[in-house]
Amino acid sequence: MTKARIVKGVGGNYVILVDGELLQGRLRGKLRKTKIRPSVGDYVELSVDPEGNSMIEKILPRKNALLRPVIANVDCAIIVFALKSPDPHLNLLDRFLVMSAVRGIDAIICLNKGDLVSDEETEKMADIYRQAGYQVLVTSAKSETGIVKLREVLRDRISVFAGPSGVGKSSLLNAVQEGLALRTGEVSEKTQRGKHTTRHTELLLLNGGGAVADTPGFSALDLADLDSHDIQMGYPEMVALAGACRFNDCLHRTEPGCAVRGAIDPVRYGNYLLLLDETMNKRRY
Ligand SMILES: Nc1nc2c(ncn2[C@@H]2O[C@H](COP(=O)(O)OP(=O)(O)OP(=O)(O)O)[C@@H](O)[C@H]2O)c(=O)[nH]1
Ligand SMILES: [Mg+2]
Ligand SMILES: [Zn+2]
Repeated sequence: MTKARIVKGVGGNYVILVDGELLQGRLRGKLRKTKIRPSVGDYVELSVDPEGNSMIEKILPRKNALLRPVIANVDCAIIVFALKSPDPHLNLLDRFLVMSAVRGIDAIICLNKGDLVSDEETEKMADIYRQAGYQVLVTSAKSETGIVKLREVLRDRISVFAGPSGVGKSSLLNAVQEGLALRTGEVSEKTQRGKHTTRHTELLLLNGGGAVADTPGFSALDLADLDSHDIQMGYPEMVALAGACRFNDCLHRTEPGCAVRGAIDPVRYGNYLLLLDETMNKRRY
């Protein structure tokens, strides 16, 4: 048995990294009946039969996992949004931040397509999230700004790129490392949406050390399984102020003596209320 890591999986065929070498493998029949599906990033035990076919025998315990995108055992999520084309959907960005925090994955925000908006607009957006306590990178895959910094952030750790279709995830990775030649697709003029060019998650090894997963974009993230405490984990700036609220179980909605309401960015606060409502409504039924 060899310890190995899944870097790609399509239709029951897996690409597995073993001692710096890539092998093709399949899943042992008995594992197909269990609930846990192997995902990219999983460490697995592998056997190789006399004909040289690799079989995944066992999925090793995960440090963490995301369902959107599907990935296991990452240190860091780079949450990529475009400053324009498609316009940033900030409710979705906050959802990613909540989910990363709940799953114990460091989140870094990457605002791409900086070439399409004024520096002033870019800084305004970046500031909101920096004030909230997040690291924010501003990039342009087109004019190659911010790429050196992005490379630095990716070095020596396992990261995943997550974000809507068309924001430039694959384009950025192509800029980060020559030779990756990931497919990219245009954004529809009419709908201002990406065309779901990346179809499968793939863990890419970086020359400087570390690995990063390129993933398919998506436009929704369900937080139905979370509770109000989970939602607050995506709002560190709120948690920092909550000690001064009159009630220690303050949800920062209409409670008297709330130190949070009115003190944080209004767009962030509005999204917090929406996400909170979603979890509370669900629990009433
Ligand atoms: N102006 C500008 N265009 C960019 C930039 N980055 C990417 N694009 C363009 O945006 C479009 C989408 O880029 P992709 O890299 O395919 O986006 P993606 O996030 O990988 O999309 P999916 O694979 O569908 O999830 C392409 O036409 C890119 O050329 C940028 O920084 N500036
Ligand atoms: Mg892509
Ligand atoms: Zn409060």
